[in-house]
Amino acid sequence: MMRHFAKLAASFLVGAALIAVTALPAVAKTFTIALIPGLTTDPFYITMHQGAETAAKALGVNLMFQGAPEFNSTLQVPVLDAVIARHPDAILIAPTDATQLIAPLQKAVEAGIPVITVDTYIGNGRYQTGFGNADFPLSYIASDNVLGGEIAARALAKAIGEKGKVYVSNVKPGISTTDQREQGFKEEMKAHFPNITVLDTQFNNDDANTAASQLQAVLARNPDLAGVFGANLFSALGAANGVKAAGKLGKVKVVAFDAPPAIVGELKSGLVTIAIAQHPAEIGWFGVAAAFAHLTGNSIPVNIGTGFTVITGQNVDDPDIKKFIYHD
Ligand code: T6T
Repeated sequence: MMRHFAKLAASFLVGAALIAVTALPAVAKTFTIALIPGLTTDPFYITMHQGAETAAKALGVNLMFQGAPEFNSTLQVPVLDAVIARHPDAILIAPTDATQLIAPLQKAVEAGIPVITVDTYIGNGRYQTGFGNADFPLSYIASDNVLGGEIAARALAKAIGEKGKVYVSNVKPGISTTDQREQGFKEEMKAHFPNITVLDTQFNNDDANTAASQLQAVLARNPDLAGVFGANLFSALGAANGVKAAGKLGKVKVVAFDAPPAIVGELKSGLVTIAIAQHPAEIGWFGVAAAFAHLTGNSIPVNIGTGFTVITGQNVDDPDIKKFIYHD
């Protein structure tokens, strides 16, 4: 009888232990996701990194942030190669050139690492199988940059009374985002503002000092210059500095793409008319979330569009607007 009881107790204990083991949560794999920005020191990508970090913490992901100090494909490719060598589970990247980054990113895919582009794209940016030689990224998470250019055109047209000379201060051809902003800006001007002349675009290679000297040179050739569209953060910052240095505050209107504190701080002074803030934190957050969803067996959208917030001297103190100012 005693022996029977001992046997029963033993089998109960084994059963309980089994239940305890099966009730333990499955040990999930910790995924490593790499984020490669256009460059590391730009408030746009710093803010994107913060959004990505927030999502990584929430999902238990290990985030690797590695980039070059300049927006330059020659510098970005070795960074990408080094990241591929470390074999993360997925790569999020803002490719610095729509063509130059295709082959280097193909190597990531060949190494079995899924790729998602954030902010900028490669190829034609349409990531659906059958759209061409650069349709392998799983998703593209970004602003609608053509629309952003159109918004800039309408704002600048309004600021200059729908007439006069303007130009685009831009980075360099081949970057999907800034190319599309210029395209949207020019198309909108052509379609709706016949009394505005768009002068030749000035390319500054993402250097604010170059953009500032170019503003002064364009002004010297066109003393009646009415406005400028800075198609990204450094273009806008440089153009605004050029206007200030030329003593043309309020006379030459500046519409800025991007919203770092240095630009937003000039909205009230009137040096900058509007700042079109992208939502880089959302781009980073959804980038990590999309990669995680894919890695855990879910399908993901081929495109996630994030919005804009148009910041002016009038709305800049509103907390719902203020939260979109970039961090530096
Ligand atoms: O405007 C952003 C980004 O969207 C673009 O692709 C490159 O320039 C920025 O990083 C601003 O400097």
